[in-house]
Amino acid sequence: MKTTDIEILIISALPPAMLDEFEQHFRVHKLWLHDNKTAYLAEHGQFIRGAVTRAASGISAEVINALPALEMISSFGVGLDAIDLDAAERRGIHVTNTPKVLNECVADTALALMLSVSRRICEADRYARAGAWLTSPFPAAMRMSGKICAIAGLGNIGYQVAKRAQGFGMAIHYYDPKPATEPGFTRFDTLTALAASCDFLVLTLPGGNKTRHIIDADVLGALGETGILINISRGSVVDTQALIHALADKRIYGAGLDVFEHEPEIPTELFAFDNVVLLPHIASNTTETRNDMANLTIDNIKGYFTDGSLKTPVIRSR
Ligand code: 8YV
Repeated sequence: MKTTDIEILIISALPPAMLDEFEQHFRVHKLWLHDNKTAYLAEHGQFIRGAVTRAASGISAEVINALPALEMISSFGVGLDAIDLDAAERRGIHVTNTPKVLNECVADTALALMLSVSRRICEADRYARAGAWLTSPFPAAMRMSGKICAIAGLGNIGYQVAKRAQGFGMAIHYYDPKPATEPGFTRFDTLTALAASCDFLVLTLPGGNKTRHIIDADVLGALGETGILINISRGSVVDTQALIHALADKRIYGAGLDVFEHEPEIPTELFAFDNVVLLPHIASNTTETRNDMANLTIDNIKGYFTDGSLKTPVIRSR
């Protein structure tokens, strides 16, 4: 069977070049264009064999169960928290994502946020543009080099963050169920102890129920008045209200955030803090990395329906 005879479901809007590629090789259903998705799937879902989604959109058990012929799900992104993996596993449906190709850009973003918050880069830019330098010098910031960088979640991206931080002469502390494979990293058994030990707390944890609000008022209190929180993982990992209170009470030095619990909405309370840098989830958003992710997303589903191969299958750690 030619792949052009195979029906696939695309869950949410994709970059135009990706969509074109899928339309050239498959019979595409565009779920995001339909207001009544349940009705659309009831009418058209019977013969859909593949699904394409993105990390932020995922795919629910409801959608999976509406597709009796579904064999594989190809996700554009590395995060799995929005994909109902249990529902897929119960049906024997293969799931692929796009790991590794985005590690460097996401880690680069963590370092950019660390420097931006500690050296008050965005604040200084606003200060210069406002002409405030004409009347007084910009106030002192915080040195980053030689400080302690703590990594919560020492996975592929966490290691890339550590490598970069070591380039700034930083010691590496971490929290992870598995011991580090690199020498010289100091492991902590709790996030509170990790936060108390460091100057920068970088979150590279997976999203999902197990890590929801794992960064709470206690962890933020332990991070302390000279501590900086960096979140490049998932917004759900941080108790946002606890963070807002810690910032308002000056119980932490600042925060650099690329992800938010209800993105693209950002709590307006965060706009009031000059010592907070806010990014619209751009960590993997470079032309090079998104091209690599797109190619992997396409190759996974084309490969499966051509010869059964999966380039980057999701391996569930129990
Ligand atoms: C996505 C992300 O790559 O990969 C992830 O898990 O968080 C994002 O960088 C991007 O939103 C494309 O889905």
